[in-house]
Amino acid sequence: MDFQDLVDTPQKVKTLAGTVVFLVAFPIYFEALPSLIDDGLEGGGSSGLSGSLQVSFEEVSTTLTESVTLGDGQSHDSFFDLMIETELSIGYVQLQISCFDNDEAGPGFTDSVDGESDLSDIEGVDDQTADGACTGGGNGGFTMRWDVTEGYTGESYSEQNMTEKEIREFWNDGGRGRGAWIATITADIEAVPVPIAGEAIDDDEDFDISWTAVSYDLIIGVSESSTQD
Ligand SMILES: [Ca+2]
Ligand SMILES: [Ca+2]
Repeated sequence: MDFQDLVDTPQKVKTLAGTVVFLVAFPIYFEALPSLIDDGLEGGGSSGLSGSLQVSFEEVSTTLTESVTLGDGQSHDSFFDLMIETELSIGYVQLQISCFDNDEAGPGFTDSVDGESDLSDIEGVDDQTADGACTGGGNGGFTMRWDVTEGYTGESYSEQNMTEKEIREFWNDGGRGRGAWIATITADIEAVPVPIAGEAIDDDEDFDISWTAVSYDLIIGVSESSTQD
């Protein structure tokens, strides 16, 4: 087939012309594409917003709760498998153990609980130990907290000196905190040594276990006050 065969009807001429346009235009389009994307990203400058910026945190909570009844010296392992979307950062993880020993009529002989974490699966956080008495008033037990993003509070603030890019680099969990958070609690039951006739002897305690992970999406906007300048 020579060139004459390709152009011997008007239809073939159109097809050939279309093919040539396509072959020429296609590489030009793809050569231009990266610079078109770069231009789009650089619309607000390569560092994003700057000036007086308002920084806030849109929070998402992930929780796990369970309850367990333990006798004296008995232990329970609690597992919190934390999977968070990669777009979000983890602010902090908290473990709260609640208990209220009301098994004795009078004061004293209050049960207590010990806890220790096993975070060998989690990078960048240290294990903790804690203990607490099962006193009344809703304060019985203990709380452990780990800041996965250093210094995380979740409070909004305005920033004058950092660009949007710098702020996003500052508030970041660095991919840490995903995996199995494990803690073991052990009960210490205190019973009245000489039980009062007709009253049951205290031999256990109920524990409420509550894991909470607070993750966030960073919201950065231009401060309203800066538009008045
Ligand atoms: Ca007790
Ligand atoms: Ca008890």
